[in-house]
Amino acid sequence: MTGLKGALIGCGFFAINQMHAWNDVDGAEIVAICDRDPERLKLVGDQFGIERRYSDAEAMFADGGFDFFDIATTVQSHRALVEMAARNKIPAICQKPFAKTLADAKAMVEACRAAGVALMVHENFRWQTPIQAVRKALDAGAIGTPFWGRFSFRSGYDVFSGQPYLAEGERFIIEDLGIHTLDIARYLLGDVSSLTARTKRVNPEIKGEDVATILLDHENGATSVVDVSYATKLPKEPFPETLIELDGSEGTIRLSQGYGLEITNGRGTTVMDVSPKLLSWASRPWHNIQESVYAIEQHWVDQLRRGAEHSTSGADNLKTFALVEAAYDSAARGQTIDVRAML
Ligand code: NAD
Ligand code: 89Y
Repeated sequence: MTGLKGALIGCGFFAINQMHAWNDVDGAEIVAICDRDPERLKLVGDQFGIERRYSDAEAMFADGGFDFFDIATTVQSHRALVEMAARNKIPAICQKPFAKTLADAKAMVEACRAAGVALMVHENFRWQTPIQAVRKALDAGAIGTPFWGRFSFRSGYDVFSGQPYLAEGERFIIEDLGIHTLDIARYLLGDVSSLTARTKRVNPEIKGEDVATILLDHENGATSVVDVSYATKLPKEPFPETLIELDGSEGTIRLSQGYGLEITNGRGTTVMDVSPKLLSWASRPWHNIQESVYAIEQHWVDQLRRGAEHSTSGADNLKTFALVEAAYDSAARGQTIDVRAML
């Protein structure tokens, strides 16, 4: 079977990872790129040898010649671009955060459903090697039925130099990073029925919240805490590791800093190194995220070819995105939010 041809829009900071990963993916290649900033267009086009370059997405669709659309722009343009893909009957991948509001996200899912095209959100953290290892242990029944969890991302890493827009929005850590942590909580402990959140801004140089603590009631009765911070200065910087604690009826799982996975149950304790691979184009400490970009892109191609649903389809991501909106709502009102009522 010949490979799928893709068109990527948004040649910014993170698209470099996406372009490198597309080079490694089996069964797909990027044949056209688009950015309204001519400098970014030239930089990415030259680095990856892409000749078809556009400053306008409509013009790229008018020329056609691609089988999928990879949206790597920031959130403001996501709805218009996903709807453009749907109008043109082209399957689309959309970066997180999926949309500005849950209402927009629902409209985007409906547009692709009505057009009969696949839609996947680039929610890559669940594809990280250590997260997959935890999921595998749970699926194997290593700790019985989990009843409690903690999903923690606490860092003092300077994300603002690479992504200056993160300092400027009214919303920061939940929308940008906590969205991944909430998705991991759903991926490992199941969907959420209600949520309570508290937020704080510690760094005076930014506009949004940089600390959030979120209590989740999962539909299966488990309880978990998602705690995220970009205001936490530690002796050894953990960025971008998600640390996990899970307690189950038959044992415990601990994913600790340095990618150590410890599983304790009736058979004793096993300790494993679940470090991500350092891909040829990757660099520490980002290699964990970079490897997951490759994994999600390969998943996109494999499922598209099979005609099967993607792990982080638009429909699946509505349930993660609802947690983001619920967290802001809960923090603003000081109340527990019924998540099921939002969907
Ligand atoms: P960026 O600002 O560096 O790049 C975005 C690019 O898109 C810019 O070059 C801009 O000119 C271009 N652009 C925006 N709107 C456009 C439009 N309508 N038409 C053409 N070009 C347009 O942003 P970034 O840091 O690369 O982030 C992009 C997205 O990736 C964000 O949504 C961010 O949250 C996400 N991101 C995801 C991860 C992850 O692990 N999944 C990590 C970092 C960033
Ligand atoms: O934008 C964020 C993301 O998705 O992963 C890490 C990040 O780059 C900074 O928080």
